[in-house]
Amino acid sequence: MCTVCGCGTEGGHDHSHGDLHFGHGPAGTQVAGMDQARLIEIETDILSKNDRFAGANRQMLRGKGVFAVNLVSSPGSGKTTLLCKTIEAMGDQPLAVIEGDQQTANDAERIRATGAQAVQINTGKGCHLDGHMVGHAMEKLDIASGSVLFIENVGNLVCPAGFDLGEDCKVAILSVTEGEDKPLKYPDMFTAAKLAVLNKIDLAPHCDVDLDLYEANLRRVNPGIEVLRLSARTGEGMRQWIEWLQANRDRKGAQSAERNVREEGAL
Ligand SMILES: Nc1nc2c(ncn2[C@@H]2O[C@H](COP(=O)(O)OP(=O)(O)O)[C@@H](O)[C@H]2O)c(=O)[nH]1
Ligand SMILES: [Mg+2]
Repeated sequence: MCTVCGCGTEGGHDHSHGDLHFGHGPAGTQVAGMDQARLIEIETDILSKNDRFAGANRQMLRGKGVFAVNLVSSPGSGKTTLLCKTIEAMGDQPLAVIEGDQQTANDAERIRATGAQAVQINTGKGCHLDGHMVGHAMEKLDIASGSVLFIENVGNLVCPAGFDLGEDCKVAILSVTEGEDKPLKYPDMFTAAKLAVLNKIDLAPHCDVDLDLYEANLRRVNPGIEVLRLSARTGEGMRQWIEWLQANRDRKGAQSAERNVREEGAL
């Protein structure tokens, strides 16, 4: 069970309007037989351990000027497909991929088939990647200076929102088939994301989906979120996505270089 995100939790009552709401209280979740103070203590302990690992990852990535993206979404929104197309579009620009799934090495194999290096993490019963897992995966990769590191998180719109991996930003991948209300139902994920990629727009004419409402709902939960409409299948929107990645990678590279010079000067 993931105590931090509250999956598998039970208990707690709120009978207002006949609905049940287990997110009340300072911990934002309920576990039968456990009070809010104890829950917060457990959450704080788990997250502070995670933050130490994530901090070490971030320091290593900063030293090399690597731009790291944590791709978060529900299963099947098109993360691996988008990654394969991204690798193709980036040509010989340096990059590496960490793949997270509960089971199988299927996605890492799909990535390796493009010629890119990839490491698979299987989380077993775990519902998200954490900083410790990602640190070990990073050791297995040859991560070049100034490259992009893609981390495909476990398909889950809840738990990965709470875990820092040392990345520069989270990018939420949504597909038009999921429905416009998902940002409102799973706000934590979209609050944590810098960019939302609205994927599978080739399917929009076949679904009763209002793309403007989808975007408006994203901005209701996160007014600062950037949004890109894209189809990994047809390639529409790919140019904007690649430009977004390159601009952020170059900015990170410049900031890291400046910082490295400052730190060397201070020695
Ligand atoms: N029509 C359409 N299908 C897509 C698109 N992107 C991904 N898919 C399909 O969606 C399914 C799930 O994709 P996958 O990349 O495995 O999703 P992941 O679980 O998020 O990694 C596959 O059948 C893909 O071919 C897209 O832009 N348009
Ligand atoms: Mg995948």
